[in-house]
Amino acid sequence: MSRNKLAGIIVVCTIVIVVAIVLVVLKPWEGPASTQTYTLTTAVNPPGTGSVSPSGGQYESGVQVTVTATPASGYTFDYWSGSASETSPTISITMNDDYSITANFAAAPVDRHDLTISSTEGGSVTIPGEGTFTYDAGTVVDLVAEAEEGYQFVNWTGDVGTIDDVNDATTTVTINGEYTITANFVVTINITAQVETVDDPDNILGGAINVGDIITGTYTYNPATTDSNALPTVGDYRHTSSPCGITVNAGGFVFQTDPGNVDFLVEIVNDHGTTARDNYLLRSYNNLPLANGALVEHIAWQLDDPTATAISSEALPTTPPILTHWESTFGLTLRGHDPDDPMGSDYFVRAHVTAVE
Ligand SMILES: [Ca+2]
Ligand SMILES: [Ca+2]
Repeated sequence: MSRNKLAGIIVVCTIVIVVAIVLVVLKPWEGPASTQTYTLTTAVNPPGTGSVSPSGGQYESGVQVTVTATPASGYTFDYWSGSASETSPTISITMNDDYSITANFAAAPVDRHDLTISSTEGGSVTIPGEGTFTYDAGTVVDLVAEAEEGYQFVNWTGDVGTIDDVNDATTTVTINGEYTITANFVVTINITAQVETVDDPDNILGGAINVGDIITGTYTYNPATTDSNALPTVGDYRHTSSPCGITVNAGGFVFQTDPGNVDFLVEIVNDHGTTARDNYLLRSYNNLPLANGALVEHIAWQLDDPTATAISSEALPTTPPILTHWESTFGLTLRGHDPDDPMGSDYFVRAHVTAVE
């Protein structure tokens, strides 16, 4: 082989090798690089307990997808399963494969609330009892209050917005929050009296009430009322809401506390004054007019004991006064006037209570 022939072969081989390397590196037979896509599939477990957004789709390789699970009412998000295992409802997925994820939901825990029940003197709450009870939200709880003898149930007070009937001793309360409620009881005392004096110069009462007439009445007070008089010898028990007050039926007229504007004082005086005395006093300041329009300035009842032995405390009693322990000097009195004749005379009736129960 000549030197020239060998050189030619080397040149050709070198060209072939260079071309081969260029072809291997550049791959001119391949087109532009194609983009890989992946599929995201989602599911909800149990079905209907929530939703997933986005619900799925096709994504280019490397795309980050933010997926959020939202519970339906009454459920709470629990965890992801399948291609994800996070417990956060919002997750981020980088699409470098096909993924299938399931949002798992659970029943939301039911709120529970305390119901605290108490009662005033004179009765108790027998169902569910007194104290603090805990219920699931939405529970309808039966309530039953029972009065002791000599008392009557009045109403429920406190957080009473969901009590079916606040004026019924047997009712229900629907637990929608933390509630504190009280069953209220009052003392109701019936009285019978005989008229001693009728002073009515302007004939406002039209002769309906006469000396010797028997009249009847009822008064109601709350034995839990606090004493507003700092004196240790005087107990002032002021009532400002119905049904507290007094009603007297006399001569066809009804003298009664205005239930919409109650100002009814029960005053208990024990060993008061330089010469110690006891007193038992009722006074209603705001009263409804009579059927004939006449105004009623006051309805009052006072018992006196100059021996200071009738009572031994300023405390508000829960039982009627024992009439034989008292003198009726002032007695049961009714006073008012004609609203059309402000310069005219008052009418005035005095009676003495003969029986209480
Ligand atoms: Ca006092
Ligand atoms: Ca006394």
